[in-house]
Amino acid sequence: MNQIFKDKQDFITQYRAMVRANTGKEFELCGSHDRFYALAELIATRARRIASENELEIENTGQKRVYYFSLEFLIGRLLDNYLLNFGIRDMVSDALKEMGTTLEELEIREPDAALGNGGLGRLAACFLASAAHEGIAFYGNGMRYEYGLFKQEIVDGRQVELADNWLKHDYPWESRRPESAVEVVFGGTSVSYEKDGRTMWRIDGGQKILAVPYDIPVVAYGGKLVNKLRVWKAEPNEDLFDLDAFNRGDYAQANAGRAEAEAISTILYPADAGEHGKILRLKQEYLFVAAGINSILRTFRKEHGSDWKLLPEYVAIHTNDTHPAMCGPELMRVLMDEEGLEWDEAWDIVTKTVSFTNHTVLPEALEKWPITTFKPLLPRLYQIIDEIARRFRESFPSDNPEWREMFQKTAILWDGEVRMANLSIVCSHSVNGVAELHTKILKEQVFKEFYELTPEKFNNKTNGVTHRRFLAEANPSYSKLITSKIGTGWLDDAMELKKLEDYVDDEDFLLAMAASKRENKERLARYIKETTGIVVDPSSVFDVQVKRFHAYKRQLLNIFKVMDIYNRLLDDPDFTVRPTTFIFSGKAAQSYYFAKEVIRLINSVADVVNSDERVNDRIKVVFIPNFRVSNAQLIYSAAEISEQISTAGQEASGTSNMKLMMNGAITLGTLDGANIEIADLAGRENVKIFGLTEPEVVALQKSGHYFSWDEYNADRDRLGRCVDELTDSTFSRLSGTFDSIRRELMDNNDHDLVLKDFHSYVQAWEELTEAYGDTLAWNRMALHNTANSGHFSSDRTIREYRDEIWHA
Ligand code: F58
Repeated sequence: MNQIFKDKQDFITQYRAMVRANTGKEFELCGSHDRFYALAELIATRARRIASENELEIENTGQKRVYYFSLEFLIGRLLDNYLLNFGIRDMVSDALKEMGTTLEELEIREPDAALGNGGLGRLAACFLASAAHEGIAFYGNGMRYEYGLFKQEIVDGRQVELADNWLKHDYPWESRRPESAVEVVFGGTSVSYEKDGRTMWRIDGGQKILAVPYDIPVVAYGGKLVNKLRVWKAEPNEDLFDLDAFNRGDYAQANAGRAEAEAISTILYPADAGEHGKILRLKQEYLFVAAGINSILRTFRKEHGSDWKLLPEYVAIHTNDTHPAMCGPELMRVLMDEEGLEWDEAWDIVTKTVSFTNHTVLPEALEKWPITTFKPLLPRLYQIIDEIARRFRESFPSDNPEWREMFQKTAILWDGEVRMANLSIVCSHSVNGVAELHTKILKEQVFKEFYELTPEKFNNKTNGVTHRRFLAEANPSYSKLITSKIGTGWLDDAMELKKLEDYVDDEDFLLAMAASKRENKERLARYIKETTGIVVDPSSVFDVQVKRFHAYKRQLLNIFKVMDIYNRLLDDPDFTVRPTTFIFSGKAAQSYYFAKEVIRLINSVADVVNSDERVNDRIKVVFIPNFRVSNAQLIYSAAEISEQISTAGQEASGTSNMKLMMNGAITLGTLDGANIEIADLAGRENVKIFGLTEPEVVALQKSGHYFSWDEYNADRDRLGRCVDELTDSTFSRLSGTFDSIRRELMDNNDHDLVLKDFHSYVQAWEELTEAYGDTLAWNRMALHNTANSGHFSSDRTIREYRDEIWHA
């Protein structure tokens, strides 16, 4: 451990001094807001100092640097994490109590930085933590959005989006680095000129934007290493300010240029409907790529000079999904246009440096840009992409009998569009999926043609999550129990959790697990009461589905199960269920109507069920608003059933499945994404699997023989009734009926096979909750899950990236 304070007294003295310096007041006279900022400042100063020591060391040892380009880093709150990693959490918590406050009181003052949508953004944040732990010189490169992901409120059951003004007060962990700002050019004209007998290119004119970096320290567990997340803010160059207009009193006009520049980093993922939103997103993508590449090369030049051939030896650039796909072309541009390299030399360097992760098989999520948008905005980059595409076509094996098909599928420019996934693959030496099944689908379906051409590029890196945040921090009581048996080694090496297998027959331990879960459920019940007003019973089963709302994730299937149980409880006197609280949480994209209707349905069912005294002692339904990293930690630790019910083949990996497994929740899931690996590791007897498998889904859809009306007609009493209840008055009280959901199921033939999997799902749920009756057996299952979850630590994932992709 890196002791950043001598002892508690030393901490208190320094903390008091910081409060005084920051506010001019004594600690006792400050509110929790000031107290939080001073505490954060104190910790951040230490972190920055260690970071600069690390920098020197990396420079001196010539360690390879890994740059992780991601438009999203869903980091959440950092204070607790820093304290844990510096090994001072308990000490600080004690000290604060002595000083008359609590850590919890201060922690909630920290903005929950939501610079990401969901799994992809959170994965990037987990990688920051794990790379630091593994001693990798790892730098996140992203965007500093002024507004993070919207705040979700529920009004009459509907999702309402509010701006997330997370920077309203200062952000204590960041430091602005104006001296490292980079000028980025949009538009203009690409013009050629002759230099030393060679044709060179430059951009004339265009809009010049300043990208200003902010650095956020990333502290490794143990506190010895501190890496950096660098996020970019777009700012105007002075010349965008129109002094004449200002003097005329036309302030809007005076600031128009400024506003246009700043818009680039104003908001995470602006809705991409309409040309306006599109251009902004593309500008974000280019800005953080161009600024990031520039700052990488600056550091390289300082340390190694201009021998660019050495770049792949000292630098790895990883692109998180296709959003940073311009890394390859931009690196080509700089190496050729600014450093004077020839195409072949530059291309060799680029393809040895850049690697790429895909996170989705959904065709609509594979980014494409109309050339008519792309080319005027980035004329020189477009030229380079055009040349990459041309050379790639030329290299095509035209003796291949299926070359036409291949040609079309692998084209970078096609049908008036730039295909970012294909561009990413061609520019990278490694392409990976995020779970075994997902990688298999990439190889055999989504990128089949690329796989045939370059099989050596493709590999799998099953996702992971940081167990220090999602188990140690999120679940203090369970962590304490674990540590009491196997020591603290598991914090460093999650595989040590395996030692818990020794306790599967230890009744005292199993009962202590149950008690810890109960404590967490009570904590969550209090939070639910505070945020929704709903009172839930902590002795009921906590059945949890928390994730983004999407049709393929099938929250609809889950709520159909609840509707069915409700109907049967009312109608069938012999039907009983184990008392259960069904907990949902998650956001739907602002423009995703279907997903938002499913949220409304869940809230409408909750409204009816929770106020129906006939069933109240057995089932309750809760939708927790505004799912984010901070409340996720409360939810995971209290969960007993982990709902992972996507249509097989659709969820690339999933990561809440891993977080829930660590916390001892039992997976109720399809054989999809990482669920398969979870089932293999925990043991089939310690999870509950149902539904069609991926090959069955593919076969069924290919056959053309799936008809949702057949499912409806085969079970009018239960399934058909649920469908009908979408459009009758059963759940319409809150805000009307659900015609569009019914249309999706019946007129559009139920694309996600909700009706098809319904019976096997409900049956699996009934069997699983039946098993809950045996406390010892249930907790034994839970223990097998925690004990085998070490594989899903992102420490393991990051080591695989390091050894097999980055060679760092
Ligand atoms: C998720 N993708 C996958 N995308 O859905 C999930 O299976 C996987 O576990 C996770 O990545 C990490 O690999 C995801 O979160 C997004 O959030 C997109 C970001 C860009 C806008 C559209 C959503």
